Amino acid sequence: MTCRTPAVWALVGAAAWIAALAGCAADGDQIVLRLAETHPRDYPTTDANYEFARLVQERSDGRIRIEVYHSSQLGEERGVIEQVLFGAIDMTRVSVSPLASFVPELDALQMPFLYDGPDHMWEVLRSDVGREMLDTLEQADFVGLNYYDSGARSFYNTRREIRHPDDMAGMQIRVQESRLMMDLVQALGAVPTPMPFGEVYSALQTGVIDGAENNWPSYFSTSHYEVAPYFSLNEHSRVPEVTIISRLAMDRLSEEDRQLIREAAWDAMDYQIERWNAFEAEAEQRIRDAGVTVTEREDVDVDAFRKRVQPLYDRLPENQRGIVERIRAMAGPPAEGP
Ligand code: GTR
Repeated sequence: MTCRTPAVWALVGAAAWIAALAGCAADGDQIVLRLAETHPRDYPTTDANYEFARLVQERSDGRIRIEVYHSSQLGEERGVIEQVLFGAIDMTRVSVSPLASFVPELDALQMPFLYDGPDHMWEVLRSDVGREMLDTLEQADFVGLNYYDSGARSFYNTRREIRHPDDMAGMQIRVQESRLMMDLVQALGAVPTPMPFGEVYSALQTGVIDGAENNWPSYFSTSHYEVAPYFSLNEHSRVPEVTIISRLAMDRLSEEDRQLIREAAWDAMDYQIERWNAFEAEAEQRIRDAGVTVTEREDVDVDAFRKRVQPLYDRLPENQRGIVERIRAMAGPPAEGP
């Protein structure tokens, strides 16, 4: 929250308001912005949040401070997005999946089997398409600042190897709070169960769900591999991550400070990608060393997966279809995707 955030003071009460005013006066004109992160301190996106904060602090000569609250200290992803909407939290780093519930156009960035690989995805995110998609966030009173890498998501479960969609028929699979992810799991013949990230470990352990889907780093850092030791490299989607700031917080800043924040966030992307690549390799190694049953990419019938999810493309609204076509046009030959 900044030193001048009336909506927040209404929530936290008069005593906090008086204390905070005193703090503002003592800090001169210092601006403090709170950033929520679901991952733990040692995760690559958390590192990138701190790098973003460092750049902002350095470039504003200490006038703007971003406080990072990692490990879901401020709540689970969807709830945090709502709080950013109301200005109770200034910023967050989230996956596009839950954010698309607020801005449906974003689904175009997370369609299954959309990108050829990370290079294609990054070409898209850094292009006009990526910038335009950040701009769409303004419809929902968010300001999109940057993208981070989140690798490829694959299914994992407590029961058996998944080589073909039929292997997951009827399984209860946890998904993020996202319509598209629910439709994807349903199209594959399993039963989607939306659930906050922090509840997945115990749901796997107690058998409330049979599986979930994520990238190597999240599968590792949550220790889900301990309770769901079958990981299938089907790589159904690459879901970018985004840093958003509340429109309310942004409006309170000078144009110069807005620009400073936008540039620092964009500049933190390379750092995140580097940290991501290193951590992804380490997480994969640690998981393999732990004895998890990994179904290798060549043992997965990827075509069968692609065919099953084709209806998701067929029912895309016109505007999203246009974006998907632009994304596909940036893929190197031979074109992949359904
Ligand atoms: C992770 C992502 C988180 C969260 C999580 C989930 O890959 O970084 O922001 O969305 O997946 O599955 O809930």
